[in-house]
Amino acid sequence: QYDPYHDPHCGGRQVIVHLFEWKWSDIAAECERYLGPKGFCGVQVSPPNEHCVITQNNDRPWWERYQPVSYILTSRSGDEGQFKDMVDRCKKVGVRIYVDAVLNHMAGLGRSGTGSAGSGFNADQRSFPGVPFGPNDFHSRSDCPSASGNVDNYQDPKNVRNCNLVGLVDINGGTDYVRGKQADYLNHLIDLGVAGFRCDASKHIWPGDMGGIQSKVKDLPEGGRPFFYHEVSDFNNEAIHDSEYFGEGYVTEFRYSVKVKNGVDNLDQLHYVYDQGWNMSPPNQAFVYVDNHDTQRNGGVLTYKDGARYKRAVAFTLAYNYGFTRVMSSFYFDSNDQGPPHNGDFSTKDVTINDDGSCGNGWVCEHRWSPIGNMAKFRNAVQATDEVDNWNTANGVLSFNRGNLGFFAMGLNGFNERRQTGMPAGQYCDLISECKIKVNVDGDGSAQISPADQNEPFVAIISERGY
Ligand code: QV4
Ligand code: CA
Repeated sequence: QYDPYHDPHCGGRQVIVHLFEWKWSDIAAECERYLGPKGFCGVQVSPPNEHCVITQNNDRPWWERYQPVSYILTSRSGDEGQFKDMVDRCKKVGVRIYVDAVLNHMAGLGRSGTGSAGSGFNADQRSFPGVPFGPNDFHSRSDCPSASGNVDNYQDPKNVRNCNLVGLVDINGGTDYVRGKQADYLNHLIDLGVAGFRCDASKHIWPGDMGGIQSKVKDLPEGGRPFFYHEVSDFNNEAIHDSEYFGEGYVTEFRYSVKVKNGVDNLDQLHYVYDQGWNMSPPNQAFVYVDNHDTQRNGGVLTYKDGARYKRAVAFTLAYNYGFTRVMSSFYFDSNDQGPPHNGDFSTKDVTINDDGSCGNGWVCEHRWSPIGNMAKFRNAVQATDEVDNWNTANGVLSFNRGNLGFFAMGLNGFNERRQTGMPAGQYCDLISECKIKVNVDGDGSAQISPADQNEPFVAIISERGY
């Protein structure tokens, strides 16, 4: 049934890419030259609002953008004009923008001065004139039950939601004034053409407050509710459950990243990545990804640093039938705090494109790796079916078909196998190699499957209807 909070408004496309720390001008260009043609639904962008400017170790850490100063749209990625230009140019090629909305808190204790848009602020005094927010707009010391004033007990919802997350001064979302200011921010973004929001740290916001904000957020100009997905980690060991947010939209499924990691070397396990025994969210609530900008730093998941295993995890995620999918696109980093590639004045470096289609200037661009970027079309093509048939992992090669809409195969190594595809007889383009090879499906639905490049051991085909 139609669920108003679950439509990403991208014409039926299915894959969002997080272009972490990219400038608006680079995202606009990427929509036109790559994401639109490749069938991506949209881009999750870094927080566009005014943030703290934090200099440490001769760097500007990426996480300064999770310390809001106001909702003015001038950030390290660009200004409002550049933001608007990005939204428009992406939309023209069928790609929507999803904003990372940081609503739980403002800057960290001890921070004061001038934000990225020039607004003054003082976190200790709870003074943010650029909004404006003052002391009454934050949780008071007595609202928070912890001794330190920080979130330090995940067994107590009041502690998690009324205390300061790592010292970030905690907004009280219970008042009409605060909800109004935050809804104004989101409504302004909707006026500019965005299609939805990744809600940061939703676990730390009372579901009723989140709902209160969302109810003040307008429909999109073309009709329908904006697409909301909430960042809530739930490993079944805390007081707060992700299901508390199901009424507000999709919810990030952190358990998926662990499941898929376990499966990339034990292909049969991949059939069980949606583990109800782990209380994982149902497919129509789960927002899934192999890694995100936090987990790629905290360990425990696969990242670009894992090479072939990472490609298997992401390609499989896009081929399988679980959840709404997001692909991570990173910059290379050696230490966790390291900011994006930058020039001497700390301005973010352009994303350059090499002749072979890879990125330069320190940008990884996982989304352009062929078994990742080319799988967006696959997921778009198979969305109409939940079916996963003819699961086969013989000889270290996983293959399955999605009803008669698509067939996918990936190997631990190169391969040349006869497999049942579920597809009508005919000749199909291999998506992974951008049609360098064709797959011939016989009358019995079987086909000889061999990747175009044995070092990139993936094959994917879709029915004409989808291609
Ligand atoms: C430090 C001390 C605190 C002290 C404080 C005093 O650690 O003990 O109280 O100073 O001022 C940065 C620093 C952190 C510092 C803090 C405040 O790393 O050491 O506290 O700033 O100045 C990102 C980073 C954080 C960063 C934060 C703000 O990950 O390290 O903190 O931005 O700049 C849980 C949550 C989940 C959260 C996840 C990381 O449930 O919601 O942890 N994920 C989201 C984002 C994440 C972001 C935030 C939430 C906060 O995905 O990127 O944190 O917006 O699972
Ligand atoms: Ca809170």
